[in-house]
Amino acid sequence: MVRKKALITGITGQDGAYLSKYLINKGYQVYGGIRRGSTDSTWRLEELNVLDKVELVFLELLEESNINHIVKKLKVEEIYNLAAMSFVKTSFDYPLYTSNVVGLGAMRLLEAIRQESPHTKFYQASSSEMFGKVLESPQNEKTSFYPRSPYAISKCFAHFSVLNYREAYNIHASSGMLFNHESPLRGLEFVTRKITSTLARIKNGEEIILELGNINSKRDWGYAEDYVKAMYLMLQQDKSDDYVISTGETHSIREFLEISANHLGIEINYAGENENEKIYDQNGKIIGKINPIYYRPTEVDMLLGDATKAKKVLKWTPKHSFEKLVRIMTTSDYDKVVKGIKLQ
Ligand code: NDP
Ligand code: GDR
Repeated sequence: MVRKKALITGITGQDGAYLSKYLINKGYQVYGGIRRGSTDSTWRLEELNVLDKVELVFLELLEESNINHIVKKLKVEEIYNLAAMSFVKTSFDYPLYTSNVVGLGAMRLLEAIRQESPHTKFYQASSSEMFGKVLESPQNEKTSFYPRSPYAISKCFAHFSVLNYREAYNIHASSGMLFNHESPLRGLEFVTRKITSTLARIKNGEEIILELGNINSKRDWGYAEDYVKAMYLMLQQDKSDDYVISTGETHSIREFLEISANHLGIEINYAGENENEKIYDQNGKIIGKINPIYYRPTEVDMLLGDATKAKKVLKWTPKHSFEKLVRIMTTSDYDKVVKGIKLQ
């Protein structure tokens, strides 16, 4: 039997690793777009034991000729565009760069497909950040966008590019409007992993302080491994479309922090408010504080997704509860710290 071929851009990221594993298990030949860098970025693929099962190709979303060449040469059945400068806070420091990678990068891929391989199906990693200062709750596919960062603006550009290439050129291009999804492979700078990795080190006796920004914002957090399945399902449909992928629950950063700490036997007590807030353990020892450097110029206060359409059409449902997600991430980091495994 001829194996289906898929190209994943951003294969070294959290979702790239889980999607690789998922597609390999489905029998795909997986090509992974990787950037030329000076440090090793393949640790997630190694951790999931798939590094030797994927074929890595150099792919840089800023380089049009490179993209055209790869799309033409591989002519894969499916392209999953997961590559992005994905850290919202940094997008305020690099607005033009972010727009170029996240916005124009998606269009470069769509143009390459249109010109070189029009039968290739395309998945775009759209984001709940597009809803931003939400105009209704919960958010579904019809909710209007109100982006609050250069990152979110760029994702809106990419999202509408997908829609336009679908309508103008009949390309099978779908957008997954994914709400936050986390895992033990999440980057250390994102708030969930920052909390679990720092608390694990504190529990293990390190004298460090967990510094956070706005702990009152709320997110609809799911588990990354559940979410990559939805990406695959979107490309198996006869018609391309847009789908919200979410759990339908929203929780604050405070809740995440408290559940993670409790799982490690640490009690969380607060003193002061907002910028003066300090976080103590049950012995009165300071273990955390609010540092305004982590505030964003414009914040997304609350996200809550309605994935009814995905449930109905894709038959997709999330499998992990919020509490389970927090426990999995906390346990993973604590185990690594105890065993002396480097957190990355
Ligand atoms: P990560 O930040 O973990 O991974 C991003 C990937 O993009 C990395 O492989 C990175 O490579 C690559 N990349 C960055 N810039 C470029 C570039 N210029 N050219 C080629 N590759 C590049 O993100 P996630 O796995 O968490 O997310 C996957 C996608 O889904 C992203 O597009 C993100 O914006 C989006 N998304 C994520 C959500 C989430 O909650 N995780 C929710 C909604 C959308 P390198 O290793 O070299 O840095
Ligand atoms: P987000 O994720 O911006 O939702 O984007 P992040 O984990 O960075 O922030 C979530 C919320 O936590 C607040 N926060 C902090 N955030 C970070 N990173 N560090 C802190 O110390 C901190 N303290 C409080 C933030 O202000 C925010 O409200 C993620 C990314 O994966 C995007 O690529 C993706 O599109 C969206 O999720 C959906």
